[in-house]
Amino acid sequence: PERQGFTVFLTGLSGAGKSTIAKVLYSKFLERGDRPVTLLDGDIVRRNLSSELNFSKEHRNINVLRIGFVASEITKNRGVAICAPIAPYEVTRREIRGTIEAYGGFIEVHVSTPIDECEKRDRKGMYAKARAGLISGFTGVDDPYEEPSRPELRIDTTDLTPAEAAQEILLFLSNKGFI
Ligand code: GGZ
Repeated sequence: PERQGFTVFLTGLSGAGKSTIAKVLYSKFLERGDRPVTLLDGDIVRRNLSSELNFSKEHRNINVLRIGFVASEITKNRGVAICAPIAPYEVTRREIRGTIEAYGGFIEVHVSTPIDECEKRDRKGMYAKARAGLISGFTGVDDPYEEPSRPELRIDTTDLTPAEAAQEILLFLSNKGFI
């Protein structure tokens, strides 16, 4: 019987390492070459699928539900979807889980790197801008991030390379028979 599809859903703060881990995972799946894989990274989706949306609670939820819908279609067709939005709201993540689990696997990975570390990295200078009041409603600064209560995995990248983090996810997928 053909293997079921699944979605790896990385959630966490800006700068936690979601995109980098997602890209490593994506290239690992491409290397294997045994099934179609789609990367739905936060900024790619924002540019191509959600360009009219802002960062209000309502628009974040619309954005995340769109990602979830695309991932559910991919999962239904026995593909692999890798998603990496902040996805700050628990109810929204739970809704997506319900949709996707009807078709295949849903692996929620909380990239739990603490805000101090994310802010120390500040690759895009966004935290500095948020602290200076140049951006308002920035997740973790003056906008909420609800921590996942029961993610399949929690990965703090403070002392891990992206490759090591991706390896933890691959090990989980292998142990559960997804790959
Ligand atoms: C959080 C923001 C904001 C605000 C712009 N809050 O480090 P980045 O730049 O590349 O990742 C962040 C990205 C988050 O978009 P998502 O689509 O993943 O968010 S959500 O799931 O909540 O819809 C950041 C940038 O967009 N960004 N303004 N106010 N991140």
